[in-house]
Amino acid sequence: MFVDSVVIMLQAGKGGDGAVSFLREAFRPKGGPDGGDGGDGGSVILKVTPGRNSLNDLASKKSYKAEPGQPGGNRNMSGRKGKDVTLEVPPGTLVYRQNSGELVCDLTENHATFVVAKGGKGGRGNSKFAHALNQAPRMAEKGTAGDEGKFRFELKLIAEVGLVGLPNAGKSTFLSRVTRATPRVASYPFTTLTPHLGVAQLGEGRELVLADIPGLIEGASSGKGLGDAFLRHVERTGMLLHLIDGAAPEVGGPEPLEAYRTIRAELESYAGGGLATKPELVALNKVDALDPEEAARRAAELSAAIGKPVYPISGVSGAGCKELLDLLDRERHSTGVDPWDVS
Ligand SMILES: Nc1nc2c(ncn2[C@@H]2O[C@H](COP(=O)(O)OP(=O)(O)OP(=O)(O)O)[C@@H](O)[C@H]2O)c(=O)[nH]1
Ligand SMILES: [Mg+2]
Repeated sequence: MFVDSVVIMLQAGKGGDGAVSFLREAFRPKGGPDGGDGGDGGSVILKVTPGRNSLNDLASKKSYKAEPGQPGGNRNMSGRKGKDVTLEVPPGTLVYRQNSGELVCDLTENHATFVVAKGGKGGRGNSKFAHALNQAPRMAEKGTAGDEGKFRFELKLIAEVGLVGLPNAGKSTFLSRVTRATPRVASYPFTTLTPHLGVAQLGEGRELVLADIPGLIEGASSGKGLGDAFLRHVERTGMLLHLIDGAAPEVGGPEPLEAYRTIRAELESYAGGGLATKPELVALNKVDALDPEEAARRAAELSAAIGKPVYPISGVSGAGCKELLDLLDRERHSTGVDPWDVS
């Protein structure tokens, strides 16, 4: 199970009440007020943790609760502050209030922390209320309630390049060829059921983050196959790498142009918007399975039909992969797209 959307109840701790107390000592029958302050309630804090790719851990519980603050004591003893609860979330997590739909935070920066439900304030004890006219106040403040409610967590993975293509196009094979990611590869459609991230090393410390998105089919935007819910993870990618199985016609699969158009139609009808206008590089994959002339002919034919360059590659032999990564890197710089900057 891959969880990228979940509603969770969060409850910060209530502040501890202030105390009403008077100093009582032998030989000092009329001591002053000495009620201490209540401790602040604990907060629910989110912490962005790199390496996490899903909300699975978070979704293992339906609610999280921080500790209340302890009440104040006598002798001006303050109550202990309630312990915070810290929840780790992946970069790319958005949090909304379930009732109002209000966006609470959009966490993109690694290691950032955010107080999503703030603990209540501790109340002041009666010693704080003493003044010239009332030296023995019998009142103290109550602690205030902590913030609480239902929050909807939504994950939109942050990758620079989103890999799109029909099932079996070779997206996972390509990802495992150019990164250290180890997605499952198999000859049946929908091998990949959840998005995967991989980081390609381009040399000189440069990196490119790629997301392998489960295969789309015609009608995905209306729920066919795995549907298009995973496309939300492409919303934030700077650009798309569209992989097309160049050898599919050999085994009764679609012609490259048909495959291309199917995916473009799904990108265009995706309700999240903006996918169809992202910069896109198109690669004709599996050219190792064709003779080189045929591969070149199919790439040229597709290129002429869609009016943009088509790069012949093979995720299995590695042909063209390095060059393609360099092109993606250059494209990233020319578009000035910085997926880490989502402002
Ligand atoms: N000959 C050849 N076969 C390939 C190449 N890339 C992938 N394949 C094969 O194509 C099949 C599908 O590959 P995957 O990488 O799982 O394809 P995918 O696009 O991730 O598929 P889904 O996850 O199902 O959407 C597997 O049998 C692969 O071995 C390639 O470059 N050349
Ligand atoms: Mg796959």
